[in-house]
Amino acid sequence: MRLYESGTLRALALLFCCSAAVPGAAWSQEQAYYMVGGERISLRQSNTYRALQMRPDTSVAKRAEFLSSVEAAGIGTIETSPLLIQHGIVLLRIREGVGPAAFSQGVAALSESEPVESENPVYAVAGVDQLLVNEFNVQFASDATPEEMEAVLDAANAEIVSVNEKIPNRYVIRFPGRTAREALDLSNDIAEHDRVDFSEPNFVVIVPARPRVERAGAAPSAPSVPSPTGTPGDPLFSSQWYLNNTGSGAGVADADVDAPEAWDKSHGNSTIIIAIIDEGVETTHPDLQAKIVTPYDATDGDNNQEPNPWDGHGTACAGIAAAVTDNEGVAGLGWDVRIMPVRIAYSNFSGGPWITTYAWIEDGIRTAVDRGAHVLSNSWGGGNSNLVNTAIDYAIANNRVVVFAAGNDAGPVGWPANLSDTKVLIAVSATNEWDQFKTKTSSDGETWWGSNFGPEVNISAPGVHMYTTDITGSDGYASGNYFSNFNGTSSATPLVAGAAALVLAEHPGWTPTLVRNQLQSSADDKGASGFDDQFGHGRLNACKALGGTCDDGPPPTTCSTMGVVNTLSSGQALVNLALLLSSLFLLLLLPVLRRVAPSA
Ligand SMILES: [Ca+2]
Ligand SMILES: [Ca+2]
Ligand SMILES: [Ca+2]
Ligand SMILES: [Ca+2]
Repeated sequence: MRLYESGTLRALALLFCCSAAVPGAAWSQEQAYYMVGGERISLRQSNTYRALQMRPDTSVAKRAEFLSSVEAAGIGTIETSPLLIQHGIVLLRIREGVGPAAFSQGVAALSESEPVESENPVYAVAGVDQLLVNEFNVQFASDATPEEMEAVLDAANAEIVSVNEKIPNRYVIRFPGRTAREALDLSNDIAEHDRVDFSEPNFVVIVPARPRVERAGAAPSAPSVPSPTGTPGDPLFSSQWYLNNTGSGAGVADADVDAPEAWDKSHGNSTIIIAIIDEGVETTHPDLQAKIVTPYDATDGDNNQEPNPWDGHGTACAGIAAAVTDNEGVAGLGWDVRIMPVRIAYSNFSGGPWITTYAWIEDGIRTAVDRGAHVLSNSWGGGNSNLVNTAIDYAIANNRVVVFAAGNDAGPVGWPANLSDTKVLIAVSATNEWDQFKTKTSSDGETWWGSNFGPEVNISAPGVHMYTTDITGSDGYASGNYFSNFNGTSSATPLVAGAAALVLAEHPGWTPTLVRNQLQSSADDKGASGFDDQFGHGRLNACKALGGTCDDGPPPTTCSTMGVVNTLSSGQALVNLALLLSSLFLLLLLPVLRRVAPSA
């Protein structure tokens, strides 16, 4: 899966996508696949990664010596992760300037080294890379007996690595004496057994590194517009155009989710919890701390999910959904609702890829449900897995609202968001401050990404230039505690999650279907009349979702934002013009910053 923030290294992927399969692979050239649901997922060799399986008895010294020889070969960089070390895998990412054939030949030569047991396949699946190891997740039918399960495993000469303590009839198995590629065929045979729901490789999933869009230094000046009565006192609120767009900065007035009007109706309440299923949330952030409940780390099974210093994505998502409101910093749409941070992945260095597993993600989703999260906010996607699909089913069956980012490829809606046609989840596309669908040429100037679109989009929401929380101090995206420029369907998703939480606070018994219907039917129709593939049922309107009166016009006793714009003095108009010009300058500058930003 990928973080749906500001696009991915798609260009890099495309660079290599047209090369044919290269010689030197140690495994069968027969088309590899695995089954997800009833669908055969074809496995095509990755052009970016190769993996070498070390012999289990390799000494530390021998391993170090081998790694030196890999470095010396100069064909690829070694990816690091405790997960890879645990599997005894040396993972190589192709070095810039090395051709696919040279890469394959170089790896083949290295695989002849004494400490190497085999070369393991790495496959490209729907935008991510999946490394095959000799481990498989087998789910037997709920009514399968121990004898039946044992018979299936014995017939395949499979051995049990671990028994899942939370999920009945679920095992991790391996096939002793087999290469990973041979084991895949055996797993596929097991998958066809009528007592088996699925047998899926325990892939190590490599999520492309995502570009960072850093805007260092001071935040842009907040427009000097008085807040309407009832709006929060957070000093950065006036820069959160997505909550209340006055039109005095970039964009147009009311291209927003009508947050102040929603808050006139409800702040939500602290019994409602949004799980941020991501790379961890900084729980000590002053604008999040009071909101945090029962953090969980699915990457190691404990409750310490604090993000790595460079992993700012989860903290940014959390602030949009439900930052502490009416205090410092930014406001969160879910004013009084709480946040459950759930870490499902992390990168091992700044700008590095996520190296994770579907089993971790499954555990993260299920644990969020078991710990009582009402809304699950998922700003990632890519790949395909029974484990994740069944975890989503589990969440929905337990009446949880599941929100997924559509993706940032300016293409079809990615998995799992694209399951919204068969599962009651909410797939979210992105808009900008002009209420345009986010494309590479929309007025926001972020030319390097466009929102995904298609019939699976349920709703759209703002997803550019999102002011939100950042890991404190120099860590995270920005030098301070806030980030002015978070983006992607990643950022639109927690906004929808925040609105869903407000709806649930008003209607505690509502099913995911009712919540989704309410968000859809109350959205502001944009683009082509009625449902369309870009905006879905429309752009989120949190006020209308609560059944509020959502008139941006001036309340009787105060100046509304519109009112102020309409009664500007010439001096104010000049100030606003200057702000507008500075905003335009920043917009023009951003793509340049993006291009020079380190991408790996
Ligand atoms: Ca508005
Ligand atoms: Ca705040
Ligand atoms: Ca920071
Ligand atoms: Ca429409």
